[in-house]
Amino acid sequence: MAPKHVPTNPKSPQASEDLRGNGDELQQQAGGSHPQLTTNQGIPVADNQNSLKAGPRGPTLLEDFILREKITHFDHERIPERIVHARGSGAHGYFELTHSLAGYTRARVLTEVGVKTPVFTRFSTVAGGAGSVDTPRDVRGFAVKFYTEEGNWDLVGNNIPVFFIQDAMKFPDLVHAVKMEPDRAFPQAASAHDTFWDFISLTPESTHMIMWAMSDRTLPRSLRMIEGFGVHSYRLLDEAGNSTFVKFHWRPELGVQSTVWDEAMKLQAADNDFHRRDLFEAIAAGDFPAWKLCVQLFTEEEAESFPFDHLDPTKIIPEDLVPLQEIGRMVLDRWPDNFFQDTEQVAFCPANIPPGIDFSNDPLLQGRLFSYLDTQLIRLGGPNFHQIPVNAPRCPFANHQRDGYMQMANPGGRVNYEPSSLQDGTPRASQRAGFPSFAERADDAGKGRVRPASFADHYTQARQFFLSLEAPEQAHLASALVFELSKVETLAVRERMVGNLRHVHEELARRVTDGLGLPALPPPPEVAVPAQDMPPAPEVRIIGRMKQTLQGRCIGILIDDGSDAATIKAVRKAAEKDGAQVRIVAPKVGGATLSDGSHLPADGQLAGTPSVLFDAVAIVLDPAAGKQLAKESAAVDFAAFAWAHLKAIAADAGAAPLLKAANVGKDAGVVEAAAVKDFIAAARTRQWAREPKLRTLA
Ligand code: HDE
Repeated sequence: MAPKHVPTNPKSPQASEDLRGNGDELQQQAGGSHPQLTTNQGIPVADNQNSLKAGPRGPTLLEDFILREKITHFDHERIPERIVHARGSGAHGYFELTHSLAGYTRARVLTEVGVKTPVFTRFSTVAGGAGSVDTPRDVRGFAVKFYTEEGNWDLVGNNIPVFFIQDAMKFPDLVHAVKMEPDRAFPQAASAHDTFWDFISLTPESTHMIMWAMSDRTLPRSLRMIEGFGVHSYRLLDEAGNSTFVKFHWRPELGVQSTVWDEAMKLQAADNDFHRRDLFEAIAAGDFPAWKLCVQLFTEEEAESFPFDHLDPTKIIPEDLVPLQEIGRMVLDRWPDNFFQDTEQVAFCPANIPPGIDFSNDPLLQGRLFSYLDTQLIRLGGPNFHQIPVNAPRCPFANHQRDGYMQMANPGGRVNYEPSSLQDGTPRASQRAGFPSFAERADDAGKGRVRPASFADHYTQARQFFLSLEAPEQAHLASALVFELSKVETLAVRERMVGNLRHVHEELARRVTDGLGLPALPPPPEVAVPAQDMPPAPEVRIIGRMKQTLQGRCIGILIDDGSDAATIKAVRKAAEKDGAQVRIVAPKVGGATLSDGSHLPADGQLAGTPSVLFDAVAIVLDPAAGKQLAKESAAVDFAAFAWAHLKAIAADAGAAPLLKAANVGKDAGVVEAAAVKDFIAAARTRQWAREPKLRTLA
């Protein structure tokens, strides 16, 4: 029963007057059944609107333990955000193995086909703070916690298969350089500034990663459409302790798709939470995102024959060298009940691996094995963060660790040490079941702060990446470099960076030089190992990898009073049949009265629902409304940006004045609204051929 409001002093003549603004009455009218509100000590609360005062207009009393508890808790509601990957969205789901790796590993999660292992997966941007936008140009984190029967396995990867640096020693420098500049505290969530490019231009090992970072990979359309990569080589160990190297890859079932840069920038204004909302809505609608888990397996001997060192995290293993094998499927089917509880408090750590998986000597991985546990100690406030439900293993776990901040476990008994003899049932290590490490021979070369000579080639794979892209992707990459370096105020940094690019490809360097308006190609620095030509690696492209359906995509239909009901119905039906969500946009959120007299409510008001939110748009208007909207800037932008972002546009005759006002041209992607089939076919892809007509690319 809802608590009844009890005024502090019901007899006071001012009391009833001072109760105005008390939400209790309104809440009671709102109805529903609700449990008793209590303090954290379980004391029932009588009034959650007014603090305890000495008289209706008097000072607040220190005695008000209810107010103090509420405010104190609120004051402590924020925990330190992650120093990197602060902005993220996560979901629960499961992983199901479809092909056993028995013979390579003893890890049951990779050998027991059909077993559903629960997972929690968190996607993130890297540079921005927790409150920053979802769509900056940035790498996306792709971290999966598998709650296996043999302990937690955290595969903490990114949506790009390589990294900026080769040694953990450089990570704080990289992150300091990309984050907001320390004196001015901007720019937020952006690499387009001096300190980042200063560092990068002096760090040639970052060149391959820079190719990926400046490509459309860092502008994902949806978190459901990104690939994931474990990046480092790991080892699989069989029962006898034999080792096979492995690289892990996630492949999205919806295909890989990105936005274009101008669209990504406008998305930052249209919806700060574009990716989070997309993931939330898809899961709520039962459209569960899914990925295939694939592996590349190779032996030590094979690794020795590669023309690069697989322990160097700036290198991919091209798929023509080691093909991908699909072994399982991850489905995300449950949004957390509470964002903070799971997504904020989840603590990933690459050192969490079950018996049968082991680390390689990749020096970046080796540093990560230390960093993640260390960061949780400050972020989550102590050594017991593994007891938070999202972090706790789902298999039994026991040891002699005790006490510490926020200890929640209640281990009984006298014995919290080993060896011991006083008590039965205390945990003991086991050679047979316990975690084995690969008995690798330690390098006998002696200690030293060294980089192996095999890590010295920084350009071959950067060139291979650039040359493997389709022409529009190459132009986007070159234009991204021009955009970013144009934001760099220090000329010497711009020039140094372009000098570096000459080692990737002269053509790329020339295009960036032109785009920046530099008088001449800057000189290339001396390098230890110049780029070699390699066969193209088609797997790095995005174009052509969109799925040939509208599954996972969203179509916006702009309507107004008098819009043709049959056309709207036909477009909606065809789009939904192809798997798309359909959203109605109208000048008023209440909707519009259609040609047949029916009323169609809108999902979004035009001013707040621009076309950047959709993969393709249909504009269905009565001629009078078409004329009127041609004078409405939000409507003009709706059509103009759909055109500029290479999207399919279906329009009827009434929409013609609007299309004209928006300078929408003619091409295969602009179709009659009645030609529903053509519209669906055009909506399945982007109109790449349109781009040179409307934008100067580098
Ligand atoms: Fe991380 N990284 N990282 N990282 N990383 C963190 O751990 C670090 C690296 C990645 O959704 C931090 O819990 C070092 C590569 C993801 O919660 C921190 C180095 C890759 C996430 C940390 C790297 C990643 C993190 C910050 C170089 C791809 C987000 C908060 C040696 C393979 C996980 C935290 C989540 C988070 C350290 C490099 C992926 C500080 C020292 C390479 C997806 O511990």
